[in-house]
Amino acid sequence: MGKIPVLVDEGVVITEVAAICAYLADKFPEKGFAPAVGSPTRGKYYRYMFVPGTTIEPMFTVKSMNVGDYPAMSAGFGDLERCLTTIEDMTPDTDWALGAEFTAADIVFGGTLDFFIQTGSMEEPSDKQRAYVRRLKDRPAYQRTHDPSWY
Ligand SMILES: N[C@@H](CCC(=O)N[C@@H](CS)C(=O)NCC(=O)O)C(=O)O
Repeated sequence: MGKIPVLVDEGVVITEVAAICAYLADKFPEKGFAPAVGSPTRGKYYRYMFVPGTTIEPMFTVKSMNVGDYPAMSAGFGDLERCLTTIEDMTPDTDWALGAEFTAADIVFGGTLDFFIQTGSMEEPSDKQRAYVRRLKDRPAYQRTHDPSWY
């Protein structure tokens, strides 16, 4: 598709942000970026890993194209209002998506919020969303990997 990011590891090509992050989190478990396989928290983690690519990105893509009315049942995200409500509900009040520990869920979900707020697609982020993204931007790892204009 000519898209980035792409990771090639030991000859295996991995595309999709969430797939790359999930793969790396599992490959380096000592970093603590993913909860234990089979734990209930793992289910929550998967939700945060999958919602951005399957639901949030398509919603903002459709929104940016001004397609007008469409049947909400035909779109995986339903309608804009319901999708924005879901994003708000999933945004943590404090700390990180899964609690006190920062995980790959924050890289994928939080990174998606950051992108759509920064690029103006998310026109009216809530105070909670702004504060969560602020916590992400304050991390030294974020600042090592982003242009200074982003933080
Ligand atoms: N489904 C892909 C989407 C990747 C994507 O949208 N990449 C954009 C940059 S954020 C890109 O490569 N744009 C360059 C282009 O289309 O020419 C994923 O989740 O990683």
